Amino acid sequence: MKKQWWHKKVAYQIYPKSFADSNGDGIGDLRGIIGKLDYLKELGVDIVWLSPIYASPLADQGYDIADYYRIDPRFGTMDDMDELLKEAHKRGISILMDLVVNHCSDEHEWFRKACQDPEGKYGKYFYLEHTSDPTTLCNWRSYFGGSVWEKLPGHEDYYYLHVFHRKQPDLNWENPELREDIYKMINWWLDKGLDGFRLDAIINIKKALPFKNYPADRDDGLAACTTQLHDAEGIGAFLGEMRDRCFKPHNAFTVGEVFNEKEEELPDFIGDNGYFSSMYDFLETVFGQSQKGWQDNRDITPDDYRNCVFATQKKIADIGMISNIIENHDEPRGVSRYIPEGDITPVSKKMLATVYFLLKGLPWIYQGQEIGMENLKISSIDEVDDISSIDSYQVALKAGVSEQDALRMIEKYGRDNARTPFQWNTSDHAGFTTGQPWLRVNPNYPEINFADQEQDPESIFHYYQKLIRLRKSEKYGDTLVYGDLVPYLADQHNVMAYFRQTEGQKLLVIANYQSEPRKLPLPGTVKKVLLSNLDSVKYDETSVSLEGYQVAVVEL
Ligand code: TEU
Ligand code: CA
Repeated sequence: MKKQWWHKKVAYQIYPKSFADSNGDGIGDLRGIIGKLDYLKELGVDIVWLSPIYASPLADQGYDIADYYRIDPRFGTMDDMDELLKEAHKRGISILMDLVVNHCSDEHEWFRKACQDPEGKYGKYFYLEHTSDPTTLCNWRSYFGGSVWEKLPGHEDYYYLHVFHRKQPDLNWENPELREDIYKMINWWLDKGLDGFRLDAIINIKKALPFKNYPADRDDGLAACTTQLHDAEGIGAFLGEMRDRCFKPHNAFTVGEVFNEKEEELPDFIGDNGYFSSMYDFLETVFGQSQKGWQDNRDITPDDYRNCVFATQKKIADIGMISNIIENHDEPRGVSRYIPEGDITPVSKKMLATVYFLLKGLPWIYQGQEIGMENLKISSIDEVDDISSIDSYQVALKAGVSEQDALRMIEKYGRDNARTPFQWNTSDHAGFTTGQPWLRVNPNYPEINFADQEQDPESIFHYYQKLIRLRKSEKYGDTLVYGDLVPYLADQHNVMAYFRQTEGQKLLVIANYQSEPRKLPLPGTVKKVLLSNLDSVKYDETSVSLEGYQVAVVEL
């Protein structure tokens, strides 16, 4: 693996709508982010990804873009964006935007023109099918439920494809003219000084063509959109072209949101001349998911979590630098997902932070994770904003799940969990806004908020700072960034342990992933304890005694 400027960095995801509101309209905005740059600096963050802030009807919270060249007025102005870039760069922070190019909004000019003239230039920017009989269309199910086909507005005999929401028509990447327009737009942003992109849902830009039916996987007669992806060959031509035309000439940093990749393609994706700088590991994220719907999902245990993480580490080895997360804006809070119910405490949260953060790869923190924000309780479906949760709720009810159980299911898997406003302090609405927040604040903010944690040297926030400092330290940085990862005691129930090692240095991260204390063997003499989530680590020549959810990072 060739060394890159970003390997030793720490990355952070901002969901702008819920981060900080500067003008009291209840919606987070760019000026809010500018006001928190010193906060990010204090935490130790170097790279920031902003979820979409482009002009958008916000049908899918900005993942439906109406104009790639404009900032949505709810988030601010282009001047604010320029100022954000300038102020971030002053502090040594790189800014990434979300590149959402599998689809745009049905309110984008291209789509409007396609509606006016389906056989004209812009009709070819989309996947349109000319038929008055919808039963001839293929049976793919969109990610947000229902058929991927929708009648083209103003026409009785045209349908357009949308693998996500019907307000997100898919762009036709097979069309070179569309690709040119996309590259022009990407280069426009990079020329402006943007440092790179996170590539949204990028695996979907290649479809299995010609369209055909797949065996139905639910009684709606449809087949999940992911099924056809197995037959979609040749995405590399698009991704390689985009790299060569846009990212490479600008030396831009890119991270792919890649699900369903084919294992043999990994070197093409994130190898030395990969399409992207990095991509996320989602093996543990998708663990337990069922084609049938959320009601049929299986919980993830500590052993499952460890096994997923180690499987990815083994698969990636030295091919490139994977990106490690425990949560993002599409997922429940990591502490609520990966720590067994009833055991979620500051100690276990720090344990989880340690075991994922010190893996080989680029560590990412999702806003609020650094103060241990948790999932949200809901009492009625009316409180839910997320379109994916609302669809999953309907699917569950149809499958015979009770309303109560369906709500519990959304509490577990819903995207709102991660989208509640950042909990800055104990004042009204957790200090996120002086107005009415667009999505309600998690009522636990009097207990979980940044202001309190800033005062408390033992807080989760300060623990994240320690992790960041350790990964960036002169003495251990090279090992933590480039050292091999070798699993340890991987067959032991509720243990997550691994070595990070280079020639001449051997570190051990060892966690007791359960509430009962236990004694575990040590493979060598401890030279130094580098970090733990409890005051002291008890060990002797041959073993270490760990309290419930205790983790220790030691040099051997
Ligand atoms: O998500 C892509 C994705 O693959 C989805 O399956 C996602 O996991 C699902 O929505 C969870 O319920 C990206 C964005 O991260 C997401 O916020 C967008 O809704 C989606 O693309 C469409 O742009
Ligand atoms: Ca605002």
